[in-house]
Amino acid sequence: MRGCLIAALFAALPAWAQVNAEQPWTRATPPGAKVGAGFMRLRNAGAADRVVGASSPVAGRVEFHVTLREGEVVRMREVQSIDVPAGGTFELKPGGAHLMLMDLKRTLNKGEKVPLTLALEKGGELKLELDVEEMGARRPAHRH
Ligand SMILES: [Cu+2]
Repeated sequence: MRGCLIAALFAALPAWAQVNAEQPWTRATPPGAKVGAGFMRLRNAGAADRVVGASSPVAGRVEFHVTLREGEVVRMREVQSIDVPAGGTFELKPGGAHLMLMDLKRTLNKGEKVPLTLALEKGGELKLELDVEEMGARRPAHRH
């Protein structure tokens, strides 16, 4: 009976709950660091959506940044939203688009998990946890 009830609840989930974050991660920070970066692959099983906001208890605010290369110069620029195409993915990764954790309230330590909430234009809130990898990591650790 209980199983049936749970199945019914899942069946009633709105069709918009379609965007998921795969392998969300960030990097450990040195003491006193004020910024960190967040990465993940956003996968959208439904209609086109857009990430329009992000927040984390460890940061004063969270921005979306893209990386621009102008010759030898690499700079980051803030953007207001991130599009996640219908049935597609959008990758936040080192050297590319990323989340910027601004005004860090504390040190991020390797091995812990940092809560983060993404606000989707259509899909409501997506709550996730960033795995904290070692300082300078270029990719998330493999976990089996
Ligand atoms: Cu940045």
